[in-house]
Amino acid sequence: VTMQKPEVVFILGGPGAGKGTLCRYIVEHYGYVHLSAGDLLREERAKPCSEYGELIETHIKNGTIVPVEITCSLIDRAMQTSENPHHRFLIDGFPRNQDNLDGWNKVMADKVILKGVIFCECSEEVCTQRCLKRGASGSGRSDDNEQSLVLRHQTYLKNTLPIIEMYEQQGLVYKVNSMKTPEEVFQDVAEFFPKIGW
Ligand code: UP5
Ligand code: MG
Repeated sequence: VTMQKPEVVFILGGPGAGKGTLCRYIVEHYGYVHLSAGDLLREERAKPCSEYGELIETHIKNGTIVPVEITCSLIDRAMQTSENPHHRFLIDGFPRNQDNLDGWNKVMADKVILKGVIFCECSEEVCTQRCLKRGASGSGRSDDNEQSLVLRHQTYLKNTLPIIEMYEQQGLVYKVNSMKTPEEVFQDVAEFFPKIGW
């Protein structure tokens, strides 16, 4: 029996651009499963038995990027244990650098169909304010503070933007202005889905 390959859409954008929020809207309306790489890493970090807990926390606080072997295996496992293993996945916050991309291409790219990359465009100012507000209202995220946010944004500009640009050259990027309300952002993104598929 040949199983249809799962379809994947990457959701990228700066720290606090609204990737997770947008994904929740998409999941509400279309048959996608949302996998946040950051959430998977935070779950792994929280396991008392994880050998990577400390390493993950150091990277998250410093806004640097966890080695792809760890992140990719968490994504792979989440896809396989999903109730919808052959279906459609929004992979949020990955791939963030060349190491992520190389690791993905090596072990995952052939197992899925990459349908597109949704790019949430948002100024550093707005991104930072959103995360600080979230931190102040008790997110518990160790990276929702001014120091970490400067580093997160640096990493985004230096490492993640070039990955987005590479996908853009492949004609895979769907860009949305994520400085509008969440509803408006979703309405704009909904226009992409006839092309991306659902
Ligand atoms: N908000 C959202 N949309 C809004 C809107 N349209 N208008 C007004 N407010 C809006 O939103 C952030 C906040 O803004 C929320 O309070 C929300 O209500 C509000 P959210 O939807 O959470 O935005 P998102 O882009 O998902 O922000 P997040 O903080 O999750 O982005 P990051 O990319 O920084 O975080 P992530 O969890 O992906 O990664 C964290 C760290 O993990 C990384 O820095 C890195 O160290 C590590 N990591 C890896 O090493 N590898 C990976 O592959 C992934 C992560
Ligand atoms: Mg997020």
